[in-house]
Amino acid sequence: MNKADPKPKLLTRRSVIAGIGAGATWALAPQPVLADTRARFGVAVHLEPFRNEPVFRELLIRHASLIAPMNALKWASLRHTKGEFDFGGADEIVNFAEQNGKRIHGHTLLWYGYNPVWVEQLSGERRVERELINHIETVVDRYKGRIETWDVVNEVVAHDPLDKGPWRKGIWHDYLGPRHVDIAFKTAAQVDPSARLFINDYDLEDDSPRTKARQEAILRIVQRLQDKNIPIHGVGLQAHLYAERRTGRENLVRFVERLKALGLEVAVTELDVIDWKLSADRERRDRGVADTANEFLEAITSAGTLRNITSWGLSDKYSWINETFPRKDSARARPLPFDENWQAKPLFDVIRKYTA
Ligand code: 9MR
Repeated sequence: MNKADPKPKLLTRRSVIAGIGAGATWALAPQPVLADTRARFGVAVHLEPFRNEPVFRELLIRHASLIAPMNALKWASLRHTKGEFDFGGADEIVNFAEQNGKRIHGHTLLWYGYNPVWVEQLSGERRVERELINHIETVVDRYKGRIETWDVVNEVVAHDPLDKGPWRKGIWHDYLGPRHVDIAFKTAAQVDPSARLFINDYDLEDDSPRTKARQEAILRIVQRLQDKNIPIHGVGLQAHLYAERRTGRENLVRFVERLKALGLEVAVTELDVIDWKLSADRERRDRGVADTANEFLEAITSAGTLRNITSWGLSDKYSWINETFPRKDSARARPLPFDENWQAKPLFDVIRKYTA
């Protein structure tokens, strides 16, 4: 894998930030940076369009340098029954990525959501722990040395830590407590010591008290793992951005700097923009979506290098936003870099400014 790495070419910080309105300090003092220190453009791949839309595969080949199976590595996709692993869908995407020289991001080894019924019915601390370890060992081992980065745990922080405490409730937390995170990272690291292990979560971008509490919860989990000498290499910011919310620039920069100070990498893992409150006019809406992403990406890259910027799908024809955040005028949501006819939108230009 990784055959498609772009040749490192010399860029200046001035050219990297050209046109993105970043801080004047950088613009005044250009320093050489290597192109491969810029983020890679990743795309989360949903099996249905992947199988049925040749144009999707062509665009992936042309533009993506990283591919993340959107659902195919989740428990409900792999574990229809307790005794089996069905790697069919995941293999389709992983093989395609390898054949086309793309890096691969694994999503996800532990989540409170999208578990098969038999998992939700498990009981007993020992049994739950055994199932979790068995799952992670088997999945990480199958893709050992091939999946470069893993969302080891997804959304383990409570939606509102100010209200419910820092931890997300769910089968893993209910039986194992905070230890569920330790077990997941430890197991993944043991099976594939070369994999880069991430914690992934949403609503980390603005500066509301709830978001700040979520950021603190992430930092505490990172420190907890580091105190126990359990490897963790990065934090994934999902970045399901709301066009009507502003990025909390200063707060976001400080959060990223604190993560970097702990030795962690940062990636954007599920980028899309929720446009339900934007005007009906398509051009203005697309501009608003692009501006929202630009504001966020400018802030986060000003705090240091991003490993990946992964878009949660490619075309507006296929996006969870359409159902989950429906517009009052019933128009289709336009959250992604390509429109429903697979034509690039302003959001794609924004992503390209920040990716190699
Ligand atoms: O976009 C995903 C959708 O197709 C699935 O039905 C759903 C349940 O598995 O998950 C969606 O992706 C979620 C991701 O895995 C975690 N962060 C939030 C995403 C949107 O719900």
